[in-house]
Amino acid sequence: MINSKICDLLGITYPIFQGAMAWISDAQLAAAVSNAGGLGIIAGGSAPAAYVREQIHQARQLTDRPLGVNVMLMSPFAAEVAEVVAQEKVPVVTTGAGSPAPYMATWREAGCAVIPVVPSSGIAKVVERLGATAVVAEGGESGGHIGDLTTMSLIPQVCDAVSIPVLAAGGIGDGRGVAAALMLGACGVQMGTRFLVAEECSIHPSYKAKIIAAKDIDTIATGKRLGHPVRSLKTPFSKGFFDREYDSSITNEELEKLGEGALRLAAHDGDEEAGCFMAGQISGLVHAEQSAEEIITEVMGEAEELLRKASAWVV
Ligand code: TUI
Repeated sequence: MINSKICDLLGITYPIFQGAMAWISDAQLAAAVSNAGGLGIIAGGSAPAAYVREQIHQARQLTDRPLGVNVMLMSPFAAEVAEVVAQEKVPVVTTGAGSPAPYMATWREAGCAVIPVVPSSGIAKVVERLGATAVVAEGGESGGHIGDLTTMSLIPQVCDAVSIPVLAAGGIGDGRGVAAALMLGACGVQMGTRFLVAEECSIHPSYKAKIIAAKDIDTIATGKRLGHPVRSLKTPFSKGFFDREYDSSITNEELEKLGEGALRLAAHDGDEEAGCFMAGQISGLVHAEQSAEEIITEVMGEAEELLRKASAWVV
């Protein structure tokens, strides 16, 4: 058993969060992860507040363990979703893609633990001052909206910058990644890509097949020149998007339009041509569909064994 302060703080068994993935992390996946002893997180994504409320109610039918909701701050519905999360007194709120400042007081008053996902030590310090309970520091190896830094350089710098607990995300898909993250100073991890192939994850089978077939070099970060950096699998869509982005005649608005709806087409329809299959660089480590419980017990078993043997390095 790994002894981590984040487990005591949140009442979870294992220091593993399931990353919120828009259009993907629903009540079924989140409840399965929480039932397996990790922290399951429902993704608000760009969904309306009523959908998020319904997902919270569904998840509560499926588990009585702690649960999280992610508020994607670029969503047009972010303010309404933030309100629902407070009304429902969700135990853990994570945030992504922006500053949680406008909602911090409401969430803290409602008794929610607030754990923003941050891409740098500067933003980690800001959210600590605002009253965050912990932070997830996410490196650019991860799928979806990404920052510039790698997990290897980001985690120790965030750990030095703040005194709240730090969880590591980006590039972690097995027990080696968990053990390494703990060595960098993190007290836990958040994994997204590995949970894409969970049996309880209801994405289109061709999305799962693409993740399982992917190699280390099969993701691409688009939106670095214009728009928002997003990592996804190399597909006709992402390669086309990349080419358009470097076409100097395109405007930000035109590029945004190109991306709209592409994630839904991947997750829901498995559309090989027009879908945006967000995925992290560890896709090449993911070899099989497993239950959320199998994923968590396997990853934690590997991490424990590695950490137990780690003292052999020192003579
Ligand atoms: O948010 C994520 N990952 C996401 S969000 C998302 S939905 C989306 N779809 C299309 C385009 C863009 C987004 C898919 N994946 N990860 C956490 C994350 N947060 N990455 C970067 C940030 C971040 C960026 C700026 C956090 C805070 C921040 O603050 C800036 C400020 O306001 O000071």
